[in-house]
Formats: sequence, C-alpha cells, structure tokens
Amino acid sequence: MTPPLITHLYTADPSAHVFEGKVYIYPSHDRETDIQFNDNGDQYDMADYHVFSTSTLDPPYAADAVTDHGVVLRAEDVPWVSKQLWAPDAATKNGKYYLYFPARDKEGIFRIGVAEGASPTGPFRPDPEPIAGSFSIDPASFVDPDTGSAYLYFGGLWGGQLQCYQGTVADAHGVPLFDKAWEGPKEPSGSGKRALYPKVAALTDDMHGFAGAARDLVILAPETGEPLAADDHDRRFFEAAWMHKRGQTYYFSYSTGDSHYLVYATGTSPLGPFTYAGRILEPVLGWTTHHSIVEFRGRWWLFHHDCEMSKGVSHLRNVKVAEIFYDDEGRILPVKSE
Ligand code: FUB
Repeated sequence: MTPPLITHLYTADPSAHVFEGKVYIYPSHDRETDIQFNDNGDQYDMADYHVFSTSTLDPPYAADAVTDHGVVLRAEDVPWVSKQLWAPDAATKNGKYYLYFPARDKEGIFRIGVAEGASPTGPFRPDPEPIAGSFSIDPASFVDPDTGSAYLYFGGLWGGQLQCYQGTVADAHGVPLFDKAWEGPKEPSGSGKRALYPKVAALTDDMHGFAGAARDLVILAPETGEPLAADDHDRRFFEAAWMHKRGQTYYFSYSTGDSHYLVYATGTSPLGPFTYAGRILEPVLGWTTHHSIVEFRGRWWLFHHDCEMSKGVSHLRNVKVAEIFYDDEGRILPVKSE
C-alpha cells in the first residue's frame, strides 16, 4: 500500500475532485477524543474541515506534495449543528463551489448541510438550516458530465441512522419519520429481509436543496436480479456512497461497514437500478473504509483511508491514494496491497 498522503493531521473519508486543473481533497478531519469507542461511532467527534490540493498524484508522496488550505468550515459556524462533522463532499456548478456535510443537529439527529464558496478552497458560508428532506450521513455529490444534472447520494447504517427511516408515514418532505427504536448499531436482519438502500436526490439548480424527495438507490444481486439481502454483509450498502461515470457506465461504490470492503455496483442511469459488480479494496487497518474515485489527466485514482499513522486507532485515520485500472469490460480491477 502507498504511504499516507497527508501526515501533519489525521484525515479520513477523502472526497477528491478535479477543479480548475488540480486535485482537491475534501476529507474529514479526525481528532483525539476521550470518548469511549463504541459501535455507534461516538468517538468520531470531528469539529472542522480542511481542504487540500495537489497537482500530482504520482508517487513518491513527499510530505509537501499536498497543500493544506486550512480550515474552511467549523461546527460552531453552523447554527443547526451540535457535533460530529462527518464525511463531506464538494461540487461545482454555476461558477460556485458547494461543500456538503453531515452532522448531528441539536436533537442528535444526523442531517446534511450545504455551504457555498467562491473557490474550491472556500471559505464556505453555511446555509442556516440543513437541506430540507435530508437525513443520515455521507453525502456524495455527482454532477453528470454529459447532462449537467446534479445529484446527492447519502446514507449510513448504525451510527449513521439510516435504519431509523423505515416507516411508511412521512413528513412534508417525503422523509419517513425518525424512529428512535432503531437508533444505535442496528439494521434489519433475517431470512427474506432485503438490505436497506442508500438514498439519492436530484439537486436543485442552485445546488442548495433537493428537487424532490430522496429515493432509494436500488442495488441488485447479479446472480438473481433481486435486491441484496439484509444478511449479505459482504455486499450490502453500509456507508460511504460515491458515484463516478466512465464512458456511459455509472459506478456506485460504497463501504460494506462491518465486513470492511469497498465494493461497487454498475448501472446505466444515475438513479439506478445498480447491479453489484465486485470488490475494489480488501479490509484495511482500522474499522472504517471510505473512499472516492476520480479521473485525473486520463488516469483513474482511488482515494481512501486507513489507520497506519495511529497504528490502528480506528478514529485516527490517514488519507491514501492508489491508481486503479479497469479491464476491457469496464470492471474495476481490485486494488493490490503490496
Ligand atoms: O468519519 C466518520 C464516519 O466514519 C464516516 O461518515 C463514515 O463513512 C466512516 O468513515
């Protein structure tokens, strides 16, 4: 495996984009905490975001290869946030830049916020309220290079609260009511139960809101054409949504959480359905695995994290990058750990 890309801070959940000819990385900023480790992820108690950039992705990764543009958003700058600035992402449209971020609101419920800036490095001015109709964690934005349409993918199980929205009664934004009974490291299980799906919403033209209610992003098993089963922990969606497009194929990639794989599914529409297609990365040191995939100067790169710098402390992670390759059928070749 390659060495950490950023070494002066703990960073994780890297969302990478090419803006203005450079690679910009929008990661979580991990920090030390006294909070006891638990399966709800309370120890992931991050309070701000930095933005990083680089003009080269080729090894060796010198300590100064990546520029730290400093803090671009703090929890205390966002009126609705109580704590836990988790995995962010960024997008550009209309000549402006947008930072999407999940955090717990004052009632402890994860919502997704948006902040706007004039450049890829911010500073980003947050909207005073979370995006109406948003919930759970790990927003990943995708602007279709062919149509210009923008989408936000999101969701995460256990501490990410996705399982708390299974009811049929919805609020004014079409979001099922939050069910406290499902809070904590829980999810559906048992024979005949399907896995919970990640969510997708089209973004409004100003990129600050959902154009309609978020809907399920269906992921099917290739061998049956049926939804993945809830007990299929090696393949079911857990968190870390990411979308990229290569040719006319849409690739939706994600983490399987407690089985610790990065996997992907393919489809012909950004709204799905998707069919599970295979693994990208085997488990790394640490509990979480979270990534992004980006094309830069004609080559494709996987940004991800592990816990090499902290020697395995799960909430103190470091970002890495590895080149990825596709076979002639467009399948992603698994990343080799050297
Ligand atoms: O960084 C906090 C959480 O850990 C992220 O939101 C998840 O994807 C996992 O990486």
